Amino acid sequence: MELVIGTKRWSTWSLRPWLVLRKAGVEFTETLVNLRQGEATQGQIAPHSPFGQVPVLKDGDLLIWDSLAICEYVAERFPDARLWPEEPAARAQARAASALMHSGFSALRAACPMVLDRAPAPIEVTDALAGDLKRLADLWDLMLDRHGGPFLAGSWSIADAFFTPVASRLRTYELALTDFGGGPAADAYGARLLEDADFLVWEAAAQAAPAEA
Ligand SMILES: N[C@@H](CCC(=O)N[C@@H](CS)C(=O)NCC(=O)O)C(=O)O
Repeated sequence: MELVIGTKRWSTWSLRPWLVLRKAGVEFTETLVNLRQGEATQGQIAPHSPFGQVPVLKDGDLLIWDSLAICEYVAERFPDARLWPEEPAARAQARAASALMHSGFSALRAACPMVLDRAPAPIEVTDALAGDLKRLADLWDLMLDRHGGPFLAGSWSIADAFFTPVASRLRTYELALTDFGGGPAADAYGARLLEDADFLVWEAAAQAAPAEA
């Protein structure tokens, strides 16, 4: 398998399926595209996908061009990796949380881009951002409480891959969910995601890369 990804310091979408492939223990090659270079970026993506975005997974002649679809595919192809929880209620909520991240939290995404090599510094919290942070705190508290942690739906799942970039945003912009109605378990969960051994490998590569990669 080949995973085509974007610049590691910025590409939250690429980080998710990369983590999932690592957790599944799948052998894969990585092809890096330099983001934020306009036509040059598109020129690098074009040989891999007609849809102009990364991540893209290639498995033989099969092309999958969306991060959530890639994660679902890996879960189906490698069922022993248990990338979704076995228990139906936990699985349903893990999927719902992933879907919420995939299509929501737009204020958080816009105000707090992932920049893995940036020193932490606070930002101004607008009403829209505060609303997303409250939603995030509610979601994490609800799931950690119901499934008992240490991850969102019990043991590590695709949902945790989806929220690892969020945890990095909270750290970079010095945002504590306890300031937005969350319990201490929510902030502890975010910190836990950033201690993950695979995430640390990604982060080290992001920080070691030259500024344009
Ligand atoms: N919904 C897509 C979003 C992917 C996406 O937005 N990718 C961005 C990079 S993180 C991209 O490829 N941008 C192309 C460009 O900047 O030219 C997914 O989940 O895979």
